[in-house]
Amino acid sequence: MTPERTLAILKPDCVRKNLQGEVLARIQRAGFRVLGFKMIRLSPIAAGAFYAVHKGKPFYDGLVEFMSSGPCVPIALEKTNAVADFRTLIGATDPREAAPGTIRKEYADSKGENIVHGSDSPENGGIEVAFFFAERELAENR
Ligand code: DAT
Ligand code: MG
Repeated sequence: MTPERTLAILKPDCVRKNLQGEVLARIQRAGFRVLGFKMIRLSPIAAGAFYAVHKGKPFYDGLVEFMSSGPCVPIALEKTNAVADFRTLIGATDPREAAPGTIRKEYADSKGENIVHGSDSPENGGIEVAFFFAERELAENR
């Protein structure tokens, strides 16, 4: 079976708290292979485009402001069942509802600032990896 791709983003709160290494180590220990990662700062326009599916929702403007508030670390990951397994690893959107031992439960302060993004379907995993990485930048192509 070909491994699936998912996109993680270590969000600006993760970078501000200096937790990039710690969170990435947990991701790697859980069996994900890192195909690519970089640190960038999203413009408000880019953050809005990435989260376009949420446009019009009450939290959208705050989400765009937060995601463009400082550098973040998009990470292209691969694993069998990557999308579902990654969402299990990070836990529910609201850290108060996240299962014990999950990354959001352990490190996140609020539903709005929840440390890490994970794709929500295999199709979006591919689309979101391509949002941040050219195919030639990914491990198997370099
Ligand atoms: P997830 O990141 O778990 O896939 P989502 O796609 O529903 O969650 O929302 C994207 C992000 O938007 C989420 O990580 C944090 C923010 N967000 C969602 N619902 C929110 C709410 N009710 N209040 C504040 N921020 C919210
Ligand atoms: Mg989502």
